Amino acid sequence: MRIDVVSIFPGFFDVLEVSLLGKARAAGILDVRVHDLRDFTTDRHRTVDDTPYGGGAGMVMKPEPWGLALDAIATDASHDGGAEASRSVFLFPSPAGEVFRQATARDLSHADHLVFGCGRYEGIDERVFAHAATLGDVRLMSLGDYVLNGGEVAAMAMIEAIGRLIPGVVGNPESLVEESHEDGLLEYPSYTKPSEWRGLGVPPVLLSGNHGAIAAWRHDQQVERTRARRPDLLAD
Ligand code: JFE
Repeated sequence: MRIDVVSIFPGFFDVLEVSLLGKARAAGILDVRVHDLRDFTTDRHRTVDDTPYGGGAGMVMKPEPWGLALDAIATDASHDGGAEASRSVFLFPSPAGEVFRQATARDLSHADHLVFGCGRYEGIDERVFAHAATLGDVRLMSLGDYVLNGGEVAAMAMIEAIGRLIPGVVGNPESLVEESHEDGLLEYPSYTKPSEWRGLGVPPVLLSGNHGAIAAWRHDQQVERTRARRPDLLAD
């Protein structure tokens, strides 16, 4: 998979080199390229923002640098390799987007080319999304109902959630299906040695060696935790 990121803070993504995804990058499974939006400006001051039409607080990201950046990235990626180029998927983190879920990550992990457009200030001129839609699929994505200062933290979270689903990125594929959200329930509690720590024990069933009883207890814990903490997940 190829992932391009456009941001006015490209250094923010340096941590991808040393994280879980670093190995996948080294193995050639994931090709992540980060671009500085200011490299696509044409004025002496490398301006990326301007005042909003209609008035209001704050600044809005100008469309021109975004247009040049997205054109260059879509064109460049379509000339990669020999195979038939699939449509790029443009992902714009936004508090006004659809909610990014595990199912979204699963869906996007099958794409050949993702482009993350990270806005700042009050967001990006709306026409940029219309232009991106002429180059590929466009999805505005929210991590949840809280406001961040820009798209970078959200893009990083999505890259990690998507990247770890690509075969070869996470060591044990079983650990991917067993965990939270793949079955619509929260995870069961985990324990390791010692069996007693600071006066706290481990649920005896986990020491019993009875694998049927352990599986039943874990499922019961999953349902009970989900009911207590995330009843919305049990609604359907
Ligand atoms: C940007 C900002 C005030 C946006 C109405 C670009 N889940 C999630 N929360 N916040 C974001 C995503 C996010 C994503 C991209 C962003 C926030 N901001 C800040 C401030 C109003 C805004 O939009 C700029």
